[in-house]
Amino acid sequence: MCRYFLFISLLITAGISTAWAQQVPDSRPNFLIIVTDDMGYTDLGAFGGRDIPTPNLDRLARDGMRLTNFHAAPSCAPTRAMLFTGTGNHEAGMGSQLYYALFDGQYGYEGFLQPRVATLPEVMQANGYHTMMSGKWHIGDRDPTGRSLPANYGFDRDYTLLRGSDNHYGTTAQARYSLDGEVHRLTDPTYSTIRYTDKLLTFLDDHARRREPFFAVYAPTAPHWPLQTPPGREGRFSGTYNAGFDALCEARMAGALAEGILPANAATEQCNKESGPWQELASDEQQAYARAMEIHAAMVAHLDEQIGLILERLEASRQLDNTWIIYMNDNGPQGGGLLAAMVGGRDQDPVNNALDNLGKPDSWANIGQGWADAISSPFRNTKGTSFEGGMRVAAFAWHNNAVAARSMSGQFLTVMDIMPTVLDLAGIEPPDGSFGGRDVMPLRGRSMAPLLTTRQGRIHGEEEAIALDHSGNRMMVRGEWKIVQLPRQAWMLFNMVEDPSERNDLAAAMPEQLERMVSIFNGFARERHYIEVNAAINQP
Ligand SMILES: [Ca+2]
Repeated sequence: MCRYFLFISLLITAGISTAWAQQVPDSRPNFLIIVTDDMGYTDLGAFGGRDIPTPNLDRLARDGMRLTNFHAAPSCAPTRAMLFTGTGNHEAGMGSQLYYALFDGQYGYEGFLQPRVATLPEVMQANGYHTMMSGKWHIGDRDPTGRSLPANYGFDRDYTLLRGSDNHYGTTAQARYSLDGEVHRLTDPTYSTIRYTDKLLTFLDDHARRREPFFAVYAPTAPHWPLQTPPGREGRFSGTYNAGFDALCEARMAGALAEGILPANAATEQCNKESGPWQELASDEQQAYARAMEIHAAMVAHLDEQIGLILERLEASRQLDNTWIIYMNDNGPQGGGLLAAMVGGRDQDPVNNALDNLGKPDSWANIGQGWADAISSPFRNTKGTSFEGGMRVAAFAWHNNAVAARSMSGQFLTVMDIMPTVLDLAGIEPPDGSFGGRDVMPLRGRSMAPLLTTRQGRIHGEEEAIALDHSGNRMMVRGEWKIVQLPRQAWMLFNMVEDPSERNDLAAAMPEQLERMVSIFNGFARERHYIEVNAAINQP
């Protein structure tokens, strides 16, 4: 596995001649992992969007390898748990980010990262990397000891939002952040993406005086609700979405087809629809919806501009050419209501969701189901579900000369693959049964390095089953087959080669294939102590 930079790695890990090693720059690559929050599959230009300028991410995506069949978990916290541990969300302790009263304290549902897994930052740190993170953590807020801060999982520097969301202007009194290992109450009303960028730039500037390579995570919360306009971007997309979400859906799918990122047999003749038609909305509802999408677009465009600042800084410090950049979004876009009660007023802050106030710091809106459908098409459904629209996310890997440039892969890949990939590219052996003096579980992910560097190699085999559960939203992929279950519903069966949009449930037509898949899933679920929640959850 240690194909890269073995010599330097040996010097550092064996502690041989550390004085010499400190004087010689460590030539191993840097890593920048970018994780965005609740974006649509087609929001980026490189994934088909033509309505939001995203030139920085587009350039990296098009010059690197676009991973068009990459899967996160159905929602934020399990995805982050899998990203940072290279294994399943239950193994990591994040079996659910919902229904805590039902799950709390049970194995797999502890609500914060468990010592039975090793984390990517702690392995990188132990192998001589300088580690830093700025953005959303969301995998420690349930720890009663309050010790589940990024600094205790291997980050040398951190500035993070500890829970899943906050007012982007930081005005929610209850929100807790971490700053370099300490809980931090925010007093700075600067817009979230700018705060996260500024802190990462500070960490990078401080690192520039060091000789070891860096491992950095940038995980801004835009465009997760509440939809709030970045400063100076008011009116930026005014009128762009007046034709409605059905028209946007058609435009996005046409763009995605033109980019060549969609699988054969994707259902592009009609949109993924959970919402009603645009034309049936009243005029004032249409205005509110259009306004919400204008804000979403402004948040995404601003996010891309901020990423441009990070790239500029890496270029100025001459580190960009030796940096791997891996981008992924964390789950599908959020459907549901536009001005839903679940988001408005969750912290008893005063909320003004009048049309002319939407996007301001005291408004609290979501894009709603219609836009979420439009920007996840041609994949089925949206965030929270184990359909493709909830889990299949835009992703790419970039390196100035090591990656197979201007390439794409439609292989099934998962967020669990990122940890073994980074370790492989850094020449670090993955933990094998123990790490840091404790027993740890094996990684379930596999290194994508051969694919990224040579375009060769199948990462997950035909017989390999990749299963996941989050709060009763379950799925398993094996070869061309996928089974899907939503809470309190029957299993569905799809052939992902013939029907990647999951339109044709084959459960009734192919009972033996379904039974075979469910049997494998059930064995997997027993081993990992998945809790059967379908009958227990009383909520829709
Ligand atoms: Ca998310």
